[in-house]
Amino acid sequence: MIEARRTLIVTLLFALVASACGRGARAPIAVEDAWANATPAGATVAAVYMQITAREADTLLSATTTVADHIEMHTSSEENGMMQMRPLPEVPLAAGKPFTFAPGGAHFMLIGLRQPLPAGLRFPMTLRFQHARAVTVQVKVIEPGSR
Ligand SMILES: [Cu+2]
Repeated sequence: MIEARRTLIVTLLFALVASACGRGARAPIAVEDAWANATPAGATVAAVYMQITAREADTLLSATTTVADHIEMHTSSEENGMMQMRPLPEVPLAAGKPFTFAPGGAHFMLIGLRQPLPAGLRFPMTLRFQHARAVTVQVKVIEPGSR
């Protein structure tokens, strides 16, 4: 009888551990709708937009891509009728709350483009976080003004 109970307890413990692992296996970071406008000839910079949702509170620290020397995160706002861009050293992500990079607001600035970005191209961008593992997304290049 005691043996049977011990077996039951061990089984329950395994079930708890298994369900905890199952929860951990769900993607901690969800990235949706990563896009950029096609660049004009000779462009050296481009902006990338997307929506990022972290399952647990996290901080987006940096991004890299194969198509540019480096990426800065910027926020833009209108001041005295002029668009001003300021660097965002990092982006806090609240648990379960989407953070949107969009025209006129926060964006990724690709600096030192190594190639033109024609409409239809997809290129990889890797995002690094304080807690979650790095995530690589495919950015879709679209015709400017087509959305
Ligand atoms: Cu910018």
